[in-house]
Amino acid sequence: MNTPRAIITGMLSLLSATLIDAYSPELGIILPRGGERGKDVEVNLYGKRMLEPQELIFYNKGITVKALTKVKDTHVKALLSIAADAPLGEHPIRLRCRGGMTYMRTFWVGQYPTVKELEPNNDYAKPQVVELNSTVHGVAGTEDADYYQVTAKKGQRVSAEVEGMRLGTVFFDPYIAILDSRRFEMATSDDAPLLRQDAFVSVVAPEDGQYTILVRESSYEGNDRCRYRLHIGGFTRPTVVYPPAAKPGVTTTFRMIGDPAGDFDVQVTPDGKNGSTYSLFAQRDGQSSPSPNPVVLSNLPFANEKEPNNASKQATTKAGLTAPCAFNGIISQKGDVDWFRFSAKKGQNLRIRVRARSLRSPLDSILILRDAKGKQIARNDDQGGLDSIIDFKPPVDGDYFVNVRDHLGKGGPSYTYRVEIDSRKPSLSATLPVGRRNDSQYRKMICVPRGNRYATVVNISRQNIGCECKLEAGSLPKGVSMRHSPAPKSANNFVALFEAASDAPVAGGLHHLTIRHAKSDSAVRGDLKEVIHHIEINNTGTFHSTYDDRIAMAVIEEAPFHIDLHIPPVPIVKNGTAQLKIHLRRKPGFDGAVKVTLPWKPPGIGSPTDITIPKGKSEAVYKINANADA
Ligand SMILES: [Ca+2]
Ligand SMILES: [Ca+2]
Ligand SMILES: [Ca+2]
Ligand SMILES: [Ca+2]
Repeated sequence: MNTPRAIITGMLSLLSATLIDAYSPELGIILPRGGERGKDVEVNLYGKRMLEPQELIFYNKGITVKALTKVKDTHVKALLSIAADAPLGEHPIRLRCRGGMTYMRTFWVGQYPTVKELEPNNDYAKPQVVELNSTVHGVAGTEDADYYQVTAKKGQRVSAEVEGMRLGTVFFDPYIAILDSRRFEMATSDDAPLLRQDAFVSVVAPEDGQYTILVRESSYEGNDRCRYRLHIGGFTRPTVVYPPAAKPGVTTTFRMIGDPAGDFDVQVTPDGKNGSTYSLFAQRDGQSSPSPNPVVLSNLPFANEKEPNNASKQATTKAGLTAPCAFNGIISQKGDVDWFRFSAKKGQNLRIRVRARSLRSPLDSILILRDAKGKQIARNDDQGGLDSIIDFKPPVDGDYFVNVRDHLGKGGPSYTYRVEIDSRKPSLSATLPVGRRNDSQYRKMICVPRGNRYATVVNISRQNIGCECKLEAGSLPKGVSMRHSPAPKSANNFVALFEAASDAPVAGGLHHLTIRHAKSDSAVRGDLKEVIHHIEINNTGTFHSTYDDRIAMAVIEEAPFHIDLHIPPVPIVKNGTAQLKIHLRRKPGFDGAVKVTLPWKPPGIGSPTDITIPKGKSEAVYKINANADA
């Protein structure tokens, strides 16, 4: 039950947070930004307060640590061993010290030997010469242009892909181009649906000779923090994959579309959970694309489009295809319209959703739903970002049509999409709240001091269900327990309290937590998800994000103090105030000032942002007030 007393206890258990922040280690950047598969690499971790580093916590498989050495509090060295089969691309990492854990930073794995940029390389005529099949670590400075030259044989693929924005350090929009020996631009790329602000180019060499790759900031407005990794090699770089979906565990033939040497088919058995996204790395001639193409894993029965399907009579369907079901298609040329037919039952609660841009297709979809006679029932453009969504309860049993086209009438071989006609099922998910503007990582990990506690607010998202909710931990660090009052049906958040025994080992890791229907016989549950936006710009948006359904948790060294709260003898009343007495028990030798804040308050409760317990003092009063609606 959320009695006022319990709520106040919950509020006050959040108090210790800001003080611990002052002791938390910070990791700014890992340099170099990446390494080569199958090789060892020494990296430098630069940050603050990195006292007694214990381990690197990796979110992906494939990298092990051979040595971790503190140079000074602001500099730790790590010798990393990258397995030959380590996944290419981003590897999120946190550094855990005895006193805390850092924010998530990333390290990137590639398939080629790495080469350092050597300035000056600003002249097309005086480029830095590199081997084909190498990864350059460079910087796009102010008004900088970086030219790299490779030698290729006639018929050989020459591709370049840059990791710039994706390195997640600073807003950096790279532009790349590939030029021939007469300085003719064979291909250029700024933004692309597949890589957003990052870019790639791929050509087939028309003759033996030199090819030059240019990298720069798209507006020449780089700076010394605009680092990039530029992969230059013979890799294939498909822009999209078709079909953009498969059933988990079912061997599927995919067409890789957009390679300059021509499309090709691959057979893959994608594994993963229903509803998740599989990363399909295109392989060709013994090389891999540096980054994957996304494939939806879905158990829905489906049909792939059969052209022509530009009118109701030609609509693609399959015998017995009844909602819930799905279709895959391509708006293959300008003006293409695709018709699909499915049957549905009266009263089904359906969501019809196009997935195109969210799967990195260039298509900006328009979705139209029609009845059996072809009469329009509903139309949507951008309900799901640039994708389309229509919620639909069929008025009668029977056949229905959906149409898909591009909103500007564009089209082409890479305009792939999927339409899902799925039941709107009850579902739950949870997140840790954003506690600070433009800082998605603030309080997104759970560090519990030995013999102390840590509280966090948990936000609940309920879809098609109203229910009391509970949080369950699949695992917790040794010696840590979790408790909370079930969140009532009317509450969209609650406070969960984590406590570490005084002898809990100082350790950490990634833990999966589940939000579930409080009734033990209900199967409705979902993940507590973490979203990290690496770059957040005021009024502009977020750039490059990492998603995970595990929460970083750790037991850390004892805090130098403990906070006790004297619970007021009477509950706070509407329009009333209460004085919360706070007592600080200091460890011997600690007499510093302590700032106390309330990062979360129940609705209708107000208070000062923070109060300070001065140096050497141990008592303070936190005044809170309740408004008439509390
Ligand atoms: Ca440069
Ligand atoms: Ca340069
Ligand atoms: Ca089509
Ligand atoms: Ca068509």
